[in-house]
This record gives sequence, structure tokens and C-alpha cells, in this order.
Amino acid sequence: MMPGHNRKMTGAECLADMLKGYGVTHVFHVPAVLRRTYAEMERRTEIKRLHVHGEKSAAYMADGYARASGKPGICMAQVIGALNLAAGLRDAWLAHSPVIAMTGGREPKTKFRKVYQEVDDVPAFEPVTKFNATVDDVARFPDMIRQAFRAAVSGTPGPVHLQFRGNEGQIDAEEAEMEPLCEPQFAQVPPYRPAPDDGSVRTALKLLQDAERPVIVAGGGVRASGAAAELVALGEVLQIPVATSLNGKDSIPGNHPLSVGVVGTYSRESANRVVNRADLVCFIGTETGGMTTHFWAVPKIGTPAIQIDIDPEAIGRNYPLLAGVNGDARVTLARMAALADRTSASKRKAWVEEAGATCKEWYAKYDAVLTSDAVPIRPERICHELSRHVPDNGIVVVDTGHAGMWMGGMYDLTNPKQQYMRSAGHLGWAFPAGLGAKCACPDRPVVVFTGDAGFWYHIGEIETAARWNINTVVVVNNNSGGNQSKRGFDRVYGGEQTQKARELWTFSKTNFARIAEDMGALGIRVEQPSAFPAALAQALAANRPVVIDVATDIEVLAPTAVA
Ligand SMILES: Cc1ncc(C[n+]2csc(CCOP(=O)(O)OP(=O)(O)O)c2C)c(N)n1
Ligand SMILES: [Mg+2]
Repeated sequence: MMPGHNRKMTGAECLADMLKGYGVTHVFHVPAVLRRTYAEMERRTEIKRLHVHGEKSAAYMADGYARASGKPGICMAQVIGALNLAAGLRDAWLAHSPVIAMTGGREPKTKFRKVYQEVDDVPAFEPVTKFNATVDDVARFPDMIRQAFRAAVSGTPGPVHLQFRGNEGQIDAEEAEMEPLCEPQFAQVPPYRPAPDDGSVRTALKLLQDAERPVIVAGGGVRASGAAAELVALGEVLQIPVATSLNGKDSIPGNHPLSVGVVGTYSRESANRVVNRADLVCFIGTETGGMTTHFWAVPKIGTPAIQIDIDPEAIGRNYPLLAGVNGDARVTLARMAALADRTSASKRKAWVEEAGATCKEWYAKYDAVLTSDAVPIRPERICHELSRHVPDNGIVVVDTGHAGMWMGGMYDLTNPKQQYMRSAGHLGWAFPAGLGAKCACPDRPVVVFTGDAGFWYHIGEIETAARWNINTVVVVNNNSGGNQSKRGFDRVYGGEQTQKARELWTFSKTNFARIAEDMGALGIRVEQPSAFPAALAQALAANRPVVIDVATDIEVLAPTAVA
């Protein structure tokens, strides 16, 4: 940053210059907010301004953009759309994704006078942001925008909200002496790589080396730190099996001999079994939250544990620890690998073999459904075909509910270059997030996996994809209902629900391929499992947005977690 070159400019010019300076390539919005800024973006930058079909999908697109690239994703709304945008930040908050939301908000001259469409939105952003602030004076544009980027990417990343004065952010028309300085360090995650204290590293390492049955549980912090290679290297040097959270699934390819799968609730049985047989669990970059630990049953509380995290307050939150290490995941893992005593690995030979056998058992148990020729198609078969056919540099974006269970448990990454991103809980997140991911990484194949209920949420964005040539491939597991709900309704009806109860979770039969065609995308309908690989190949080669509508079996339920 080179301070001291103030000049007179409008807020709009300043914001446009700063977004460019931070390397922003896309903003996602519903009009009308910061209109003058949009005009300046056109005059002064190459930034693409995507007008989309709802503020929630704008937030999800920004989130997908951020998770795919590590750069903050930008979304915007005027005052009436602000709470829709806030709702869309919740997944970014849960997944620690650096999204910057900008809204228009109340003018002090007129507030409390029942201005059209106006409420005080700021409190609603509080639970879903790290930094939630108002820009009341145009002279504050430079420092507030810098702080927004700094907060979004620093430490554990997360969403930020700036509310600009004026329901449509009209403050951007005002002028002041300003310097639109940017700090490139905060244009992506992570801005700093704090090194851990040497003593804590040695303590943790000794515990790992002394353990006979240790396991690593890697979370989203490993992906935020770009530490996948260092994670795998440490696992290899010390011969330690690696499980991941859903958010950390792309930290180790599923076909790596030390990978045991996703642990927790939306999980793979082999991962839960290995973690529950371990004599030491090493958590890295994970919140140790309910989903990852199957509500603290995997591992059981009291299992000897150590934890590495960039956030000191995360260390020990849910599990009593033998040691904690506070630092960046990549730096810490590299340091541990450098100091590691490789000779200790031999004592874990039997344990690694046992973990490997547990994984083989899983494949043997599920082989029949993974390769099933049943019609209607089984979702497991789709997962298996994706494991086989997603390209080496593919980005896979997955919705929640059954989609999260099917893909979290049944899909394998096969290359360290592949990425995997999943909804942190919101049904309907994956399709817009996949569009955002494709905007961030236009040269990489992006494949979305969603259920039909998830796809319905933001189906209007097919038009956005077609209009902007966002060539994402969407695979819809179409069973004409939200069948994850089936089990829960059977339970409350005392065993088996009534026929009428199905109105609570089923939809009419819909051909999404036809809808996609009508909206300007390529639609492919798949009714035979053997047709799926060719459909995926056609989609990946199409150079167009594609919806592959797969007719699947509504009665098939994902396996529940073992504790
Ligand atoms: C915003 C939101 N509302 C509700 C839910 C609860 N929910 C989880 S899965 C699900 C149904 C999913 O249906 P679909 O996407 O078709 O997948 P399927 O279970 O049929 O494979 C619902 C309603 C949620 N996760 N998020
Ligand atoms: Mg469904």
C-alpha cells in the first residue's frame, strides 16, 4: 500500500477501481444498488456484472466463486433484497467462505419515516458475518472496502457485509478526496501463514509417532490453506490413515491408499469405523462439529486427541486434547513432516493394513449398488460413474440432504487437482454455487450434483447460465420428490407413513432436460444407467450449460452413519 495520493473522485469510481485492484472478475446482483458503481465498472474495468434471478442465488454464486478460487466473491442487493442476500450468506458462514455482500441501506435524513421498502437490515447480517458495517461517509470507501477484504480472508475466512448509505447505495455518487489503494495480500485466502510454536509442534508430533493406531481427520481448513499435498505427505511419512470432513473431502484423493473416506454423519462407513478404532485422533482444520463427528460419537469424547487450527479458539472446543497447535495448516504440516521420525512408521503397518481392509470391505459391500443396472437408476450408480469419469481437473459441487450423503459417502476423487465443494446445509445451494465456481474457473470442468428438490429452488438460473455462457454441467438425481424426508415421516407415522403422507415430500414428475432446452441450455435425459457415461461425455464436450436429468428410484435411501 502506498498512502498519500489522495484525489477527488466519486465513491463509484473508487469502488470500481478497488474491485478491479483486488482482482475481482465477477459480481453477482439483483438491481438496483450502487448503480453508478456499475456504470464505472463498465467504463473502468472488465468486471462482469451478472444480473441474476434472486439475491439468494447471487450470494450462492459468490460463495461458489470464493470456494473455487479462494478469492472473495462479491454479491449485491438494494434494501428490499438485503434479507434475501443475508439468507444466502448462511451457507458461506457455515463453510467459512469469503463472501463480501454489499447492500443499500437507510439514509439518516429519512429513517423512521416509513421510507418505501425499508427496514433496518444490519442486525440480520450479524449472525452470518465476521464483519458487518455501515458506510456512512463517502470518504470511508477506501478503508472500509480494504477492511472488508481483510476480514473476509483472514484467520478462519468468512462472509462480510457492507451497507452503503441510501436504499440503493446512492452514497456512491458523492465525492471526496480519496486514494483507492488495494492490498493484494488480502485478495485471496490465506493472507498470512502463521507458523506454530515449535514446542507445540514437537509435542503433537511425538504423540503421533508414539501412537500405534492414529488417524487424521482433515477439514475445510486444509483446503483453505492449500495444504492437501502437505497433509498427504505427512500421512505417508508417518503412515497414518486420513479421514476428512465433508468440507475437507478434496484434501486427499479417495483412491489414495491412506484415504478412508468422509467421517461423521454424511459419511462412509469405513471412515467411521477407522476413526472409532483409533488410539489417537489428529484433527486438522476442522471445527469438530456435529456433522463431522456424528454428534460427537465418532470419535467418542475421551478418545486421545490432538488438534491443529489457525483459530486458537477452535482448539479443544469439543474434544479434550493431549496437545493443541495453533498455526496455518500448510506450514504446520510441512514442519511436522520435516521433523518426523520416519522409523516410527513401521509400528503402524498392521494398523494401516487394517484400515485398508476396512475400506476394501466397504467397496465389497456396496459394489452391487455402485454398479447396479437397475431401472429406475440407483443414485449410487451415478456417484460411481462420476468417480470414473469426472476429468482430472474437475470441480464437483454438491447439494445437501441425500445429495450430500450420496456423494460424500459414495463418490471418490481420483486426482489431487480435482476439487470438491458441498453445501454446508442449504438445499438448493449447489446449482448457483456451481455457476459461481465456473465463473471463477472457466477453464475447468464444473459438475454439479443435486436432487430435484434442490434444483427447483433456483431453476431460473438456467437462463443466467445460458445468457452468460456459464458452461456448468448439472446432474439432477431426479426422483420427483425430496426422498431424504421419507425415513423421517415413516418414523413419525409409527413405522410406515400413509399414502397421503407422501404429499408432504413428493412432487409431480418433471423432465428437467426439456425445461433446460426451453431455457437455452442443453438438456439430456438419462433413463438407463448404461447411458450415463456417454451423456456426461457429451455434456463435458458441449461447451454449453448442460442439465443431465437422471430418472432415479424414489424408494432408495442412503445408508445412515455407523457410530
Ligand atoms: C433450506 C433448506 N430447507 C430444508 C432442508 C431440509 N431438507 C434436506 S434434504 C431435503 C429434500 C431433498 O430432496 P432432493 O433434493 O430432491 O434430494 P433427494 O432426497 O430426493 O435425493 C430437505 C427438504 C434443507 N436442508 N435446507
Ligand atoms: Mg429428489
